[in-house]
Order: sequence, then structure tokens, then C-alpha cells
Amino acid sequence: MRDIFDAIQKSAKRIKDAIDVKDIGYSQQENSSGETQLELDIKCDMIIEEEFSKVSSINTIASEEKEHEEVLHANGKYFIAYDPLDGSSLIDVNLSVGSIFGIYEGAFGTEKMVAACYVVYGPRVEMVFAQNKTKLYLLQAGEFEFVKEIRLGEKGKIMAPGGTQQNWEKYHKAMIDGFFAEGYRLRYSGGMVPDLHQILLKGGGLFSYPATSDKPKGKLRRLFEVFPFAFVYKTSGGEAIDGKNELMSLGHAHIHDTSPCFFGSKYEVDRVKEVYAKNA
Ligand code: P6P
Repeated sequence: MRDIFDAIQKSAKRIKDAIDVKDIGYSQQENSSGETQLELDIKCDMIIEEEFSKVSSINTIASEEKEHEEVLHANGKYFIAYDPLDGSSLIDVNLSVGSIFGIYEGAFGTEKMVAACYVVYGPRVEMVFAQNKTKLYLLQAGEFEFVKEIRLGEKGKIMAPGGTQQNWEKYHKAMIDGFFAEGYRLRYSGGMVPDLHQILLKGGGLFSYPATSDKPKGKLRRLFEVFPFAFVYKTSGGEAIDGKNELMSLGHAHIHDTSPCFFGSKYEVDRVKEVYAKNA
């Protein structure tokens, strides 16, 4: 696992430099989720593939920017699914973005998740690596330095409600309104990585991207976004569900499958379970 940890660090340093380019143009290609790819998305995907191709323990990779999974080393023991630059369109307005990695043991399709990692490219570059514990690292003078372990509290004060309100189910809107009536603060940038990072570092709350009328299966991708963050939140003492089921218990039929998702502290996620058990 150390070799993967090191390859992610090398990728993150190269991606940070790549983000600092002036003209970030849109390529004419679309990814498998039908999103127009930034040239930067493709460049960051190439950076990660280059670094991972040097790691013999990595058997197969799957990227949000690629249609299919790719075998790197037939004798490798790990499968890694990643989103190379999540929320990349936010760079145009100088908001934070991130890279997300889900690390699995076993052949693709029968894999068991054993670690997860994300990198936040913001005013500072930070990395969170979850295996048995959740650890925070800060990029300083070219190296990622360990900062602290992260634990979520039982209850928080931040609400990050994803999706478009008019497409929410009425019971979902009433639930979110109820949290605001209890004094929760709205913190939503439209970048999954910084939005979930903030809740983790500020002690808790709820990030939600529910099933909506325009996206009945949710928007966020299971392999590349949902499962890695579910692993991080559970390892940090939090909860991660699709409204009823543990996200970590869901499989995936296609590598680009999505899922409704709720990540947060126990108090908030228990409320989601109550509301969804009654209505959904
Ligand atoms: P919406 C970014 O495009 C992304 O995939 C996630 O990073 C983010 O949480 C979500 O979409 C935002 O979606 O519909 O709220 O703009």
C-alpha cells in the first residue's frame, strides 16, 4: 500500500502544477457521464495513469474519464478506481477541486475496498488517506506532512445539500429545511471534495445528493466518488447511506453507475434514515 500512497502523492504534486496553467480549455470530447471534458481532466487522468503504471501492485485501474477499466499489471493485487479532477469546472471561478481514489483488493468486479484517499487542491493542498484510521496530510515544501487523525463528532452544524431544489422530493426538502430551522449553516460549493472535506474537518454535519426528478439514480458515481467517501466517513466514525442502505454494501453493475448519497455524523444520518423509511 505504501507504493500506492507514494504514487498518489507524486500524482497530486504534478496535478497541482497542471492546475496552475492559464488557459484551461474545454476539449470537444465527452466522458462516460456525458460531461464535456476539460483538457485538464484528460491531462490529470494521464498523470495518474503514468504514476500508477510504475506500481507493480496495481492490477487494474478505472477512471471517471475512461469508458472502461484498464489492466496495468496482470499480477498486481489492487484495483483502483479514481476521479482525477472532480469538479474541474470550478477552477474557472477559482474554487477548490479534488482527486478521489478508491483502493480495492481483488480482481475488478469482485473487489473489496481496503482504503480510500482524496486530495484537495485549494489555498493549500491537503490529502486524506483512510485505511484503519483517517489521516490528514498537508503539502509543505514539496512533501506531504502528516498533520492529524480525523474523527467525526456525533452531531455537527454544517449542511451541504446537493442537487437542484425544485427537483428534490417534497419530503427531502422538508428534511433539509428542518435542519436549517435547527441552526445548521449552509456550506455548499458544488465541489464534492471540498464540501465533504469541510464537514470532516469542522466536526460533522450532512452532505446530501439525493435521487431527484432529473436524476432518479442520483448524480454522483459509485466507484469514483461515492464509495471512496463512504469509506472515509465510516473510517472517521461517521455514516454513509443511499437513504436506506449502507453505501458500502452496494455493488455496481457498470463502472459508471451512480447512487443517491448521504454522508455525515450519526445524528444527521439517523434523521435521513427516519425520513426516508417513512416516505421513500
Ligand atoms: P450540482 C461536480 O460536478 C460534482 O460531480 C461533484 O463534485 C459535486 O458534489 C456535484 O457534481 C455538484 O452537483 O448538481 O449540485 O452542481
